[in-house]
Formats: sequence, structure tokens, C-alpha cells
Amino acid sequence: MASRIFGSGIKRREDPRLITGQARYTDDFVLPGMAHLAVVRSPYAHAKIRAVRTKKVAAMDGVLGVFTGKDMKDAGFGPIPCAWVVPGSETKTPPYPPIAIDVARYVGNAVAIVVATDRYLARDAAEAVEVEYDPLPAVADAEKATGKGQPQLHADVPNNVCFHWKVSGGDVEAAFKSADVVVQERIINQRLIPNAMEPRAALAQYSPATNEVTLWVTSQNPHIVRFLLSLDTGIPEQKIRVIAPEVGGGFGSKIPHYPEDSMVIFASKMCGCPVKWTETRSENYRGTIHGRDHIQDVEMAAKKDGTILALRAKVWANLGAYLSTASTGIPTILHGLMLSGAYDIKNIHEDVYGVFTNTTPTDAYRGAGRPEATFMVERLVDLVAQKLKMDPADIRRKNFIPPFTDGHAVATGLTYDSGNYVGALDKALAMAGYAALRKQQAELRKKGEHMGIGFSTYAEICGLGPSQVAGAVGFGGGLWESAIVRFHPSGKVVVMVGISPHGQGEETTFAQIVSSELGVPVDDVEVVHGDTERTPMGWGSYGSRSTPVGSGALMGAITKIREKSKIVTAHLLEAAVEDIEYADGKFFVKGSPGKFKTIQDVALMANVAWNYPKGLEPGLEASAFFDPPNFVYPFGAHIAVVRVDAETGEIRLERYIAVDDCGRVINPMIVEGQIHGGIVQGIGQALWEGAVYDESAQLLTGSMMDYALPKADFFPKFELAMTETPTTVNPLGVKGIGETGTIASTPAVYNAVMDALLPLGIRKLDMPLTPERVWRAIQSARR
Ligand code: MCN
Repeated sequence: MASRIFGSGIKRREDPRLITGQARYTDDFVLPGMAHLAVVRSPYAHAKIRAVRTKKVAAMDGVLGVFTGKDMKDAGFGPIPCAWVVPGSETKTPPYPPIAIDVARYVGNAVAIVVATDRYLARDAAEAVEVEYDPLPAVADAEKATGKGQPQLHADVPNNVCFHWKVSGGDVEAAFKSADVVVQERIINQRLIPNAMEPRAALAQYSPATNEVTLWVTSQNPHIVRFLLSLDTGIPEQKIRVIAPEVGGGFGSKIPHYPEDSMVIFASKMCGCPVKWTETRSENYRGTIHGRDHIQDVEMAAKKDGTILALRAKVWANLGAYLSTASTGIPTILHGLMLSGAYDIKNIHEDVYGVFTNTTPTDAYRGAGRPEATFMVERLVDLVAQKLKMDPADIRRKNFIPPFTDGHAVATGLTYDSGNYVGALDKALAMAGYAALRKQQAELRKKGEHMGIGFSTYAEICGLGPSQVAGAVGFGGGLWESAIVRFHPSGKVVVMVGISPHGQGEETTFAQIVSSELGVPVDDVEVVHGDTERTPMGWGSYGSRSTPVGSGALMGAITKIREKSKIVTAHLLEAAVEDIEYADGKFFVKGSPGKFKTIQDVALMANVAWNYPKGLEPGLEASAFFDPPNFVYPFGAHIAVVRVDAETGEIRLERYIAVDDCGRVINPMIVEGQIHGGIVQGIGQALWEGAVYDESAQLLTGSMMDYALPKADFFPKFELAMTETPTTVNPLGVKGIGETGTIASTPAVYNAVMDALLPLGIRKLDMPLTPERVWRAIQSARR
């Protein structure tokens, strides 16, 4: 088993190049003769495109071409494929042309592209393109869009309903009938806009002689982008190379195959030179996917003693104007199946309507579906506790699924792998000093001060795989991973992986795994990723799957290396293979630990093959594929302590306690970093962030001036701890950690604020809980 460096918080090897500015991002690549592409985007949320006048612009000095959607179509570039169609939901998949052809359907929808010799010239030329629009009525609200007389976005999608999906378990009707209490709520899980530090970019170099193309792109999953590009560009998959160089964060927003990927390839083909496009920040706000955006009508039934009987929900999920790569799977599979949370809720029913609106397409944003489920459940549990005058910790404890190590089936049909929810809660309560906190709260309340304590005890689904399930739920790809471990003659190791980290740190943690499992110094291991030509097939880094699934493939290759090394050692030591054992980088004869060969000895001999077992292939290299038997389900307990200033509505986060469990931890420092970032992102949703569209579906929060992102100085020092409940789903017992903070922290902070406001009789507020919103609520409560 892994030892030593596995589990130690060594520094991330990625960081020196990142913090010294030596990392190379897509926009840093400059190719000889490279031209630049700029996109003409619709200023209207919904409009008929009457004409795109390109002639004048095409004649401008330095302009190499001006193209429309029709030009792309005529050149054989098809619509952007939707890669997830959930079965049983009658999903409509209207075409998503990379450049709108007759109708623009959201503000930011591409209507033409310009290619020029210089980036600024390209932008100026794009501004000079004259587009004649016929504005049409628009709708931004998903529930409203399904109503009578609303603008229709796509032919053949009546009432803009893209799909109706249901999940049912148990007997919800009977459970509600037998309930002592029922709580109801309308929850708006507002739309969020991902803000990776690096905006998106794409650079294509097309070779007409060979019909090959290389695409450098800001992607979380270059192999998926290659696969999808082979479908819509008509270029065969083996002739497409996709490279994701350094990627400055994605948080889900760099999963999709975007129209701009196809545009640069098309432009490179048409203009005969490499073509680059780099997003501006305001394009990021309009043209990169958004996340969340649910309207949820929910109710929960319980007995007098606090036993939760049932949950029922109806959800309108806003898909935006077109189906982005994975958008339909998020409000269904990744949301609806998680409605039991950490609790034993035997009866669950949810209807989800996926709705087209005149807004930027939505897709995965950190947590993707699970934050919308967790918020719903964690809020309802608190409302039941309030109604029954129970402590929110007690009601959780009462309803938790008891500790389990070998699977627990929930009403939605999933089987969780392992969990100890009460263990995490107990630890968090002890760290918080809960009894003393409640006492302090009571004293402050007497003085008219508003302190609140909020809980979120979550369980989430990640480590996306197995592939059979992916196929069964309509995902258009596999969800396995692969890895190659290659020893050089000098004993140094290169590991090539299908996953494509973009900030998470697997270059470090995967080297830690190899070091621990094969006894090579960690600095002797190089991890290569993010290039379809240099790495084996993989399905990408999202759904906190890189470690749970990717490490399974890595362990498969490591096991093969060990087995082969035993054969080589047996030959060199003139012993039987069955007698060779392995420990700490040495292969030795059973009972004679002094007779051994190091892995480096083996690597040299395997590579030179001078004195070598007959019939054995030379070289020390192994590749493996890993398809997990189940998802993994990390969990934890978060507690937020807030103070609300009733005179200003300002919320101060005083303490934040988080106990998380991601199975065995490879690198505690990296894991803490993931939790830190995640918590901040989730609290951003609770307190500050939210995309706002006006009645005509214009995006009002289209820049960092209007969209409030959290800053480091808003936060106290987080108090973190881990519990370790291994999973049996992969060889190392690891679960994902990349999203837990985001999933957990939104309801923890929201519940804390509502707890603070409870004595004022304020029971509900929409997120984000901005000072103005809170202040207004307090003012009207006082009246
Ligand atoms: N890790 C560990 N021990 C574990 C689990 C994980 O040491 N038991 C380490 C991993 O090896 C890795 C990191 O923690 O270094 C996160 O791993 P994992 O949970 O497998 O998540 P992924 O690598 O698959 O990353 C995806 C996840 C998601 S879905 C989003 S969204 C997100 C996130 O990661 N986007 C991020 N974290 C991000 N961090 C950065 N810097 N940038 C993003 O875009």
C-alpha cells in the first residue's frame, strides 16, 4: 500500500511556473503568419438577422476574411453537438450553429467573424461589420418562458420546453398524507457566471496538404473536444490534435466544446494561416457558459419527532438559448438523483423542466447540479427544524444515513459508496464549540444583536464513471480513464494521463502516488497531460473525477510495472518469480531482504535488455485503463457563524468550520486548497454573485464592475478538518474533493444568515444576500 509521500502536504510543483509568470497559456502561443479572429456578437437577446454586410470590412487593410454562419455551413462545418441527451425525457435538440444563421437568440450570440493580421484590427473590423436586425420579443426567465404567448426560441420546441425529466422513489403521495408537518418553499438558485482567471482562447493551425489540424485551446478535456470536433468539422479524429496548454482555471466553464473552437479551425482553413481568438472579459460574461439558474418549488414532509418522510420538487432549469455540451445532464442526473443528500429520505419525487430562454447557454459550473440539490435539501431540513422547534444539528443527526462502508441505496436509485455523516457532524460541532456558540447567540439576542449559526451536512456524487452508467443516462461518451507509466533507462519516470488538470495539482499528487507505490523519488516523476498526441485517451477533468478515476488507471499501470519488475528481478537474482516480493522500491527474495534489485536497477536492465528473461518484452512501460464500478460520494459537515448588522444589512462571516471526507487524502495541502477555493466560490453565491437579466433579456451584470466576486479579505481563517472514510470503488480508496466546498458552503452561510434574522420574523430571502436586500427585509420586518 502507499506510504510515505502519499499523504504528505508537499508543495505543488505546478506553482513555480505559475507564480513566476513562466507558464504558457493558449494566448501565449505565437505562430509564424498567425492571424487573429474577432467575433461580431448580437446586441439583441432575440432578433431576426436580416443581413450581414461584409463587403466594406472585407476590403479593409489587413482584413483577411469576414464570414457568416452560412459561410461556415457551406464549408461543411455543422452545428455544435449536444453530448448529453437524458433518456426518457423527450429532449429536443435544436441545431446550435457556431455562428447564428437566421436568428440570434441571446445577447452575445455570434453573428459573424472577422479575421485580420492584427488582434486590434480584427476587433475594429468586427465593430465595423453592419448587421441588420429585426428585434423580436425575448424571455429570460425559465418558468415564464413555458407560459402561453411567450417568445418561442426554436421551431419544434413548443413552450420552449426542451425536456421534462422525472425521478421518483417510494410513495411520495402517501408519505405527505401521513405527515405531521409539511414545509414549502420557492427557492431561486440564481444564475452564476464563471470567472476563470484566464479567459477562453483558441488557436488553430490547419494544414491543407494533409487535412490535419492542431488546436490549442483552454479546455478541461481535450480528448472530448477532439471527438466532438471530428463530428462537426468533418475532419477525421486522427487528424485532429487538441492541446490544452496551461489552463488558468475552468470550474466547469471549459468543459464544453464551444463555437469558437470550430470558428478558428474554419478560419485557418479559409485564410491559409494559423488563426487565434482570445476572449475579452466582457465576451466571457456573455459568450462563456453560465451556471445554476433553477426555480424550485419544493416541499418536505416530516413526523412530529423530526423524522423526514418525503421530499417533492418541481424545477424549471434554465438552459439558455442552445444546448451546451453537457447541459441537460446537470439539472437531471447530477441534481435530481442527489435529493436524498446525507439523509435517509425514503420518498422522493421531482419533475424537472429544462427550458430554453434568450440567455447565454448554461452548463457545468463547480458542483454542477449538486449545489442546486444540496441547497434545496439543506434549506428544507432547516425549515422543518424551525417548524418543530428542533435544533438544526439534532434534526440532521436524527435523519442521517447511519455509517456504512459497503454501499447504501437511496430512494433516487443511487447506491452511495461509503459514509459516516454523523462522524463528520460530531467533529464539526466539537470544533465549533456548539453549545457555547448557542449560549453566546442567546446572550447577543437579548442585546438585540443578530448572530446566526448555519449548517450544511452534505453528501455529493463525483468521480464520474462508470461508463455503463454514463451510457444508460445518455452521456455521449465513456467515463473511464487511462494512464501510461514509462521508465527511462536512468530510472526516471514519465506518466502520461488522459485526465487534464487545469489548476488542481495532479502533476504533484500523481507523482506522489508513483513515488509511494514504486519507490522512486517524487522529483524523478514527470506527469504529462493535456495533449491528445502525447497522452492516452481520457474523458477529462470535471466532476471531481481526475483523482478517483485517473488514479485507478495509474494504479493499474503501476501494478503491471511491479509484476514485470518481479520477473526481471527473479531472472537477475536467479530466483523463482513467486519468491520475489516488493517493498519500498526494492524487489527482494522472500526471506532474504538483502538480496534485492531496486526499481532503478530493473528499469536499466529492462531498457538495455542485456541480461534478460527469454521471451519477455524489453522496456519498462505499462498502460492501463480504469472504469470504476461506481461513483464516489464525498461528504462533510460545514458550520458558518455570521453576524448581521441590522442598520446596514452587512453580513460579517465570523467563523467557518468545515469537516470534509474525501476518503484517503493524497496531499492534505492541496486538498485544503481545494476546500478553501470551493468554500469561497459557494459563499460567493450565497452573498454576492448573481447574473441579472432585464425584461428584454439584456445582461445587466456583464462585467466585473456589476458582478460581485468574493475577495480574500471578506473571509475569516477557515477552520478545516478531515475525516477519512475510504471508498472501495478504486484501488487507493480516494474520493474527489474539487467541488465539495462549493456544494456545502452556500447553504451553510445562507442558513446562518436566516438563523440570525429569525427573531425578526424573516423566514425567506432570495440569494445573493446583499446588504441592500437584507437591509430592506429588516426595514419592512420592523414596520
Ligand atoms: N486530491 C487528494 N486526495 C484526495 C482527492 C483529491 O490529494 N482524496 C487532490 C487531487 O489529486 C487533485 C485535487 O485534490 O490535486 C483535486 O482533485 P479531484 O477532486 O480529483 O478534482 P479534479 O482534479 O477532477 O478537478 C475537478 C474539480 C472541479 S469539478 C472543478 S469545477 C474545479 C476543481 O476541481 N475547478 C478548478 N478545482 C479547481 N481548482 C482550480 N485551481 N481550478 C479549477 O478550474
